[in-house]
Amino acid sequence: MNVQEIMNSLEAKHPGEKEYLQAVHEVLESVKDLYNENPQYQAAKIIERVVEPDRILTFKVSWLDDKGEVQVNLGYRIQFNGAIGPYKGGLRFHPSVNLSILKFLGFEQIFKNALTTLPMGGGKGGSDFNPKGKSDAEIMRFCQAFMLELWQLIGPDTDVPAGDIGVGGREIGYLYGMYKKLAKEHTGVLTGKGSGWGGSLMRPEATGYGDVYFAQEMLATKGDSFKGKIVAISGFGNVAWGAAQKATELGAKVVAISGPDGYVHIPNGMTNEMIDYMLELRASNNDIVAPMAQEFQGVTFHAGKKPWELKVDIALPCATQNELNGPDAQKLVDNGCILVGEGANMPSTEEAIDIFLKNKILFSPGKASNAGGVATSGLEMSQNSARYNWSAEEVDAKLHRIMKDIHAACVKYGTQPDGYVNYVKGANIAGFVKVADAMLDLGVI
Ligand code: NDP
Ligand code: 2IT
Repeated sequence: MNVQEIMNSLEAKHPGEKEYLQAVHEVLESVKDLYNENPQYQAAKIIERVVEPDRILTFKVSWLDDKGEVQVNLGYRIQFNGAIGPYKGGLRFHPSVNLSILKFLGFEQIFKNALTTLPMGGGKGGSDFNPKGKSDAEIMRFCQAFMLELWQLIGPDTDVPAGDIGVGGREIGYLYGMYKKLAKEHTGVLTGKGSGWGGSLMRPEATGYGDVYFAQEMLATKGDSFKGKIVAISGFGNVAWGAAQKATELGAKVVAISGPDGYVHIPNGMTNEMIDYMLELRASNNDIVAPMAQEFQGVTFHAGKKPWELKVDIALPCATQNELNGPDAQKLVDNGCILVGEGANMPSTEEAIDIFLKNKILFSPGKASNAGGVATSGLEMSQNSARYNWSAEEVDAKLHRIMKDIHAACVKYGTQPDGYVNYVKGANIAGFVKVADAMLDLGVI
């Protein structure tokens, strides 16, 4: 394989899809040597097949707002690769959503899901709908209209959506309600459901907890732990709160969280009371962090700034793609940061990753360290199929085990001759080998 040639051909076919091309480029760079040493992969054209989605479904979503006005949004579902199991991946509702962003997320999801050790293929979907400022009734009508189109494309053994940015427990409820009415069945067609109607305990906190469990494993390779560490977290949503809670529980001091408006500095570390307040702010559909500074003494708000300018030991980017760039990375490294654990999908730019790897700090890519969310979705699917519920302790123990296994797979495939673990390479190769081998077994389909 010649990476440049493949990238040139993809750029010509999919001009301007920069996030998708960025995600593909990273994986190709990691797997090129392995690929070139395995003629069976080349003969089956695994790369040419894995970079294109199995199918992309787009649809129109028309709905009525509270004023009785007609609103029109775009809806998507990308069924990217189903070699190892049903398509699986979240739905994102955010005004920035476009094909490039959903294709990058769907592509990453293939390898992430393979890393979880569970049988799940990769998919992603969403809409350019903006939940901000919408009433509960508007959210419900939008979710119902979205599902009216989506329901025929999904199923518990074919394609199982879940949440992502802008889609949490409330949205999954409205989506599931409409699916159930149309399909006349009560199955595990969506994950992230409420625990009283088929959801798994621990799913809400799983991504953030998993991110911290993975970081714990990385620290352990250096004989280190979270105890006494200073941590900065970006984002203010599903992933960020779980990470803040678990890191605090393990003895770290979480000194920053952020929203699209800026970050808050919490010199004495986040408390449970602050986490509860952050969740309240989020629930009000008003996801700015500034009010934290008015509510709590000693907390300061830094408008338009990112938390990466702080002197911290550990950085956990948990907001969105490309939120941590080259200069941010350099600042973190210069300030002595020893670990960056991605909770979001592709939050670090290529330039930022190069800086982390060059300086040989502990760096985990999202497809490894945020896999705890989808892994727990997989556990929810198992519980739904078995018509059974595990306790929170049982789910947490399984999640912890999975994160340790993903870490071990990254170490296996990513350890360099000098002993440094390149987790980017490790995660990409481990995920790729599993999917590529399944594609070989299944023939040209
Ligand atoms: P949420 O919607 O709960 O939270 C995301 C938050 O980050 C929003 O408040 C958003 O605000 C904010 N945000 C967006 N851009 C920035 C920015 N530049 N700086 C700071 N904050 C920002 O989403 P999730 O927590 O679910 O998702 C966060 C990330 O984690 C995404 O990359 C997602 O793909 C990934 N992820 C999520 C999983 C899950 O289980 N939910 C699993 C694995 C990965 P606004 O809406 O105003 O832009
Ligand atoms: O990016 C992700 O892994 C998610 N948004 C979770 C997907 C899922 O199916 O739980």
